[in-house]
Amino acid sequence: MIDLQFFFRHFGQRMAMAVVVFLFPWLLFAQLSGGGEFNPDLHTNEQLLKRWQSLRFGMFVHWGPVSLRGTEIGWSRGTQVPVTDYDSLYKEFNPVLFDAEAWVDLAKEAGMKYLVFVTKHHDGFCMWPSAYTDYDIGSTPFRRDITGELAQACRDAGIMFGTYYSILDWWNPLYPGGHGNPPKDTSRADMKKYITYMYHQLDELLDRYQPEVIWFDGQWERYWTHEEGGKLYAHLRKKKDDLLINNRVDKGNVQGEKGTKIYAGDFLTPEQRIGAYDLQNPWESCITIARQWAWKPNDKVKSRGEILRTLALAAGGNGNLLLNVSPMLDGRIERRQQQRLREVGAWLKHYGDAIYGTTGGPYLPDSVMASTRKENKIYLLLLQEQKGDLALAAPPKVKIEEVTLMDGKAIPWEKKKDELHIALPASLPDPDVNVIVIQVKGDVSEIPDLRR
Ligand code: H79
Repeated sequence: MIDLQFFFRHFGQRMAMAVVVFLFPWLLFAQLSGGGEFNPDLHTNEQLLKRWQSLRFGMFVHWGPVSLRGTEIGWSRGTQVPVTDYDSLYKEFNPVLFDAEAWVDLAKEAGMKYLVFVTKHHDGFCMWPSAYTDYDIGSTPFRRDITGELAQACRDAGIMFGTYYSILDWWNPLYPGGHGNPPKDTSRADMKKYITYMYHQLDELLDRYQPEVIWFDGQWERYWTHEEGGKLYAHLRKKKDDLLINNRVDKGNVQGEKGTKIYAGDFLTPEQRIGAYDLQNPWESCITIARQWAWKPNDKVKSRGEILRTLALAAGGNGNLLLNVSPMLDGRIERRQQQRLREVGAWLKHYGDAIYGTTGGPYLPDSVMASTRKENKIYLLLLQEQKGDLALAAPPKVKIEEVTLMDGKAIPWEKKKDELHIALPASLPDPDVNVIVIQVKGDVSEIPDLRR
């Protein structure tokens, strides 16, 4: 951290204030640098980052023995589900209908290009057979290596694979933090030993499954420090360079809206909301398809429109969307979630050019419209029903060649001074999100941010 006292002592108060005022916005808005202040020489793998950003849409999967109860993973331990009951659920966990290929096929049908699997949530249960604990899938009646089967199915299908790992662990007696009642017995707590356990497990995950993303969580408890975050980032990055590590490895803003060079991490992670438009800092919104992260019977599944608008707004803000699905206790993904995913996939089949491989903007996203761009095209993603004259700020210094629907059908347009007027047809083809393509001469990447 910057030592403010040092400035105050040596430069006097006024000078120090000037330095702080000058530096403050830079600190807040600086780009994530990978290793953070403790590892200034370690950088995000830019090539992998670019590839991951171009994928735009991934599947998050929260699942485990807790799905036998239908309550929230981690959080229901010691609240809705008594601790001893929760910690014994694994003895009954036998998801005989689990089929890794079926999940990955579904992700593909949904137009998702990567998958992040929860290998250890706050409840400490490990979804792979770990050599460092028996509280794992190997001790269930099912026994199969679910993480391994999924990693393989992803590899076979060309889907990027990632693993989620919670730093906090309410089950492990070595970890000092607990949740719910009765309070954790901390007589054996030893954070140093717990960190060793974590390193062993993370090495195991990397060596065995070769994930390209490690998605940390649970970093906010006081037992995890900024120093340890930097160390862990360095350890993982040195071990495997083709790896993206989310910002929750360190102690930056949990909701992760702002990039700073102080904290380690390769991308920001706004949770259950869409990230802010940001061309500097890579980000990914993680959002549930229903209300709960883990499966809940009759949970309210979001509508096609809500999911498509979320995806459009994420891409429009230059971010990714990691949409969470929650498999059932028998291993299947419920029909309602399947159906929703297939609807999204069908939309993407037609409109995917406006999402994959694009950059956000130049129009700043709002509730009416998001925009993306690629090569010589600007895509306007209309989030509400619209007809008649669509008036926009004309992109400066570029020559517009034509305006069309996604299928190439021309739409009349006119440029009047600084405004572009597009004459929308009386009805647009999609009930939720429509795309208008503005084709220009030359490249669209340098167009400055525009308000509609
Ligand atoms: O894995 C997912 C969540 O389980 C995890 N992060 C995502 C990716 C997460 N852990 N903590 N949080 C999110 C913040 C949680 C807040 C709440 Fe609650 C949990 C609100 C309601 C349940 C705890 C219990 C706080 C209030 C009640």
